[in-house]
Amino acid sequence: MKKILATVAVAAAALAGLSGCAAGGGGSDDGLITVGFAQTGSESGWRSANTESMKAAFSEENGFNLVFNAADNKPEAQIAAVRSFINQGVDAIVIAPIVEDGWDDVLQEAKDAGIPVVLEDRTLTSSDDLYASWVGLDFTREGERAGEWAAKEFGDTPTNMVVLEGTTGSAPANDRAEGFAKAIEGSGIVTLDSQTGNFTRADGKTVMEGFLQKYGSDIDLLYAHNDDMALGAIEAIKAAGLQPGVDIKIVSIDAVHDGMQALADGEINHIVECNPLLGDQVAELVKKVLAGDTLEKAYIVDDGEFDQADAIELLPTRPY
Ligand code: GYE
Repeated sequence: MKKILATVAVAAAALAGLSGCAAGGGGSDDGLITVGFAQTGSESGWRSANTESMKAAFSEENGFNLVFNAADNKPEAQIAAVRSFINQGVDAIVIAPIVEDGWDDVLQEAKDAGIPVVLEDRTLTSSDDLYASWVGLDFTREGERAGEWAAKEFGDTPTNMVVLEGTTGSAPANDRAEGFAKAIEGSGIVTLDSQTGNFTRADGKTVMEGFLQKYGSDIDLLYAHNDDMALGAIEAIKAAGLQPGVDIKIVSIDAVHDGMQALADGEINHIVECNPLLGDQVAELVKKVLAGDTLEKAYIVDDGEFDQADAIELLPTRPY
C-alpha cells in the first residue's frame, strides 16, 4: 500500500512537472527551463565576471531561458525581483543575496509556490530548508588568509591598519572581517579605522581619502575586502603623495584582472583569490534539483592566494 501511494505521488509529481513546463514554467513551451536570476548589481570586476559566467552557463544552447535582474545593491529591489520571478511562475530561482538577513518571507513564498531556489556566491541567514542548495566560496577562510599574510608580514611590529569593508550586512563583508580579526590576534596590528566602501572603486577611493586626511602617513596597512576598493584607494594614496604597496602595504581579496595587475606592479602586496566563475556549477545544480536529485546544502569552491611573482606569471592566462 505504502509503495503504491509512493508511486502515485511520484507520478503526480511528474505530471505536475510536465504541466508546469507545458503551461510555460514562466511562459515557455519551447522545452527550455526558465530561471530567474537575482544578481546583486554590478559593483565590481568580480561581479562582472560572475554575471558573464552565469549568462554563459544559462544559455539557450544549454537548455535555459534566463530572466536576469541586477538590483543595484538594494536589498528591497532584490527581494522585489525574486517576488516577480515567483509571480511569473519561473521553473527555478537563483539568488546572489546582497545581504544575509531578511529573506525568510520571500523564500517561504517561493517554497509555497513549489519553485526551488539555488543560492550562488553569498550566503544568507534563513533556515536551510527554505532553499535547495548553495555554491560559493569560504569567505571566512579568505579573510583568515589575508590576516595570516598580514600577521606574518608585520609580526609584533606596531602597525596601524585601516579597513575598507564590503557592503554592510553582506556575507563576504561579515565573514572576511571575522576571519581576518581571528588571524591577526596577538600580532602588532591595530585597527585605526574601518568603514564600508560598498565593494566599489569609487567608494574605496572616497573613504580612503577620508582616512588619509585623518591619519595621513600614520597608516601602515590597508585591508580591502575586495580588489576594486583597493584600486580606488591606490588612486587616493597616490594623490596624497604616498606610494601604494610601499608607504602603505595593501592586502585585498578577489584576484580579478586589474587587482592582479596592481599586484604585479607592486602596488598591492598580497591578494587572496575568490573565484567568480560559478555559472556551470549553478546550472548543474538547477538541473539536478528540477530532476528531483538530492543535493548537498553547500558546495564550496577552492581559492588560491598570490604574491607579486605569482601575479606576473599568471596574468597572461587568467580568465577574468
Ligand atoms: O568579493 C566583491 C563583489 O560576493 C564574493 O562581491 C562576492 C563579492 C566580491 O562585489 O568584489
